[in-house]
Amino acid sequence: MSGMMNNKKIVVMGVANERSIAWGIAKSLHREGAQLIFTYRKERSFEKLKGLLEQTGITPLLTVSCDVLDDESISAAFAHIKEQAGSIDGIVHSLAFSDKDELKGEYLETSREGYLLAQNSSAFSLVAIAKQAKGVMSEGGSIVTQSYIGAERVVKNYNVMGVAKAALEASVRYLAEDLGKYNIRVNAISAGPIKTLSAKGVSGFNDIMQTIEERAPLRRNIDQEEVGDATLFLLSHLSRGITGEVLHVDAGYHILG
Ligand code: NDP
Ligand code: N5H
Repeated sequence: MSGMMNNKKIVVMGVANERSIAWGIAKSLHREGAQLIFTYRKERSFEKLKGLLEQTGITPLLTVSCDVLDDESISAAFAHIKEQAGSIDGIVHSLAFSDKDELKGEYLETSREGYLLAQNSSAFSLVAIAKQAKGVMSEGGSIVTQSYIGAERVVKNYNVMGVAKAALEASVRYLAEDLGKYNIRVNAISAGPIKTLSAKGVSGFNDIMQTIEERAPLRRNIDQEEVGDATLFLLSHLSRGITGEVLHVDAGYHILG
């Protein structure tokens, strides 16, 4: 099979189930011939991942557990990846976490604990992963993370996650500067709302999807496949001149005033 990701080894972090953005990305990468390494945190995610791989006939190079809140877990995961796969060409960081109670009401009410958990899981995790990338991307590479417009504007209920995504996007720029000299690029996708496990049960999600359908230039929502293909682009040779960028895959919603 020939594809634009032939002979490229990509680490995909953040598949929880078939709806995960990371799974959409994995499918795009597989289509183009990439060899995939998956990381997961919860056993439940691992079970789901194994089922998906079986269903789709994708044989991963490796599956490894990695909790991004734990430095030892991160270094063990990347040591294992280096040992088993040698050097890699890309990392997909598609994970975030906040306590549910922080995702409603006023941002003013954010607790210190809730703030630190969201930042730690959703923003610092990229910094920790990028540091590992330096040691395992010996021929250069590309790191892509997932953000949301709540980083740039006030979006009701997004609250502490909006501030964490602002830190994530700023980290993309600082990391792009630091890793550029090693030919490692760092970019983000800012995706429109997609019904995933994370989005489940958070208040206001359905209203936001409806607003996008009515107002976005394309008059519709986007899906995992569209984020998958845009992420594929940022991981591929086609985007070799792009780093430190936040690319909106949101049916054009971000251009509206
Ligand atoms: P999913 O619920 O499918 O994925 C979230 C993932 O985060 C899970 O795989 C979960 O793994 C992982 N995760 C959380 N905490 C940790 C941790 N400490 N260590 C390792 N993994 C962790 O949701 P999405 O696909 O929607 O989310 C992926 C990314 O996309 C997130 O960054 C999200 O903010 C972003 N995004 C989502 C949008 C949407 O509308 N869905 C819009 C814009 C951006 P586990 O369950 O195993 O802990
Ligand atoms: C404005 C909105 C809607 C309100 C805010 C939603 C924010 C969601 C992001 C975080 C990451 C969701 C989260 O941490 C949920 C957890 O508290 C509970 N869920 C879980 O633990 C599940 C089982 C696991 C798999 O989830 C995680 N994350 O590990 C934003 C929406 C319109 C868009 C959106 C949903 C953005 C986003 O960043 O995900």
